[in-house]
Amino acid sequence: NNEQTYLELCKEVLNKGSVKGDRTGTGTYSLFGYQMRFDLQEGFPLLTTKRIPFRLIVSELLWFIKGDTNIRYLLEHNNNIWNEWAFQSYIESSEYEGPDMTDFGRRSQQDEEFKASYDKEMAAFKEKVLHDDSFCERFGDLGSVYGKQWRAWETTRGDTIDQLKDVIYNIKHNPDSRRHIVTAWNPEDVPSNMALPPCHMMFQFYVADGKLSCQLYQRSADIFLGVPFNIASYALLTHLIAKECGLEVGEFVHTLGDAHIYSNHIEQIEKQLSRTPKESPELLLNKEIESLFDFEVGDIKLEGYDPHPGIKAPVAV
Ligand code: UFP
Repeated sequence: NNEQTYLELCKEVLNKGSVKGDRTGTGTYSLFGYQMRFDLQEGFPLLTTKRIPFRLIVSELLWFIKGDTNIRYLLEHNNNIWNEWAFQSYIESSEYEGPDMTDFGRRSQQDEEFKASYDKEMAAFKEKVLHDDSFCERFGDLGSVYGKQWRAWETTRGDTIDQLKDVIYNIKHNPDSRRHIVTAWNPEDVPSNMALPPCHMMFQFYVADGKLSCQLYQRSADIFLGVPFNIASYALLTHLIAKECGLEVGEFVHTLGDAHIYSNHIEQIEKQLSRTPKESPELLLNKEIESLFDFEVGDIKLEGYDPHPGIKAPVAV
């Protein structure tokens, strides 16, 4: 079972991880350098030991694939995972006139009254991004995030590189190449232009025996909250590109740099480890769509996803 490799990672970090401080001040158990392999022929690797909201993975990935960096598309799909990053630059701007929102992530976890005020400001912010075009242009855009680097990497010549299109062209025309790489890590944009330097920063494709495999290098991995999303997202990307290139899916190889469990996720992980994995779901793609650039959220479905209940945990901010 594909899920076992993830559960092994959790155990390994719990048993052997070093106690390590981190940017957020939460504290982690951490290992450096770890690799998981998922055989995509054995079903879709969405965890079953807790429910993962697949629809969020789908809309975020399609947003990256479109090269979109504005959260409006995500909001239109009821996906709120990137809101805080856009909100942060809004409250730092001269246009923001509401109550002080400094350090809103941490404060809203600790202070009920502040949280109510934050929720109200965030709701108003979302409304404006959705319905006010000029506001959306100014404050909905996250700048140099994944979509930008994948589809429109800016060169010193003043033009842009569409890494995703190029890699697909090369998989089709020169499958044996050892240069099928897409990178989101742009040193020129880190850290000044970026709120969050890319976590999943570089991936490579590989074709053998009519199958497409993908390996991701993820520099920093929140094992409980982030990694289950990252696995599913890249497994889906591999399926979409394989379909476009007329290949079967092979493996997703997930290589982690700083692989950590936050100290306030331990109980949750232990609960998850006490559960028995169920059968992996199957991915159903709309057969009529060939190019991955044409997929919409309704074209991507799962069959047979019957996970254990979700497990809540605080996000480190
Ligand atoms: N993180 C992930 N996966 C992601 C993502 C973030 O695990 O896709 F965007 C986690 C890793 C880390 C934090 O815990 O978010 C980023 O913090 P830092 O930049 O300090 O590594």
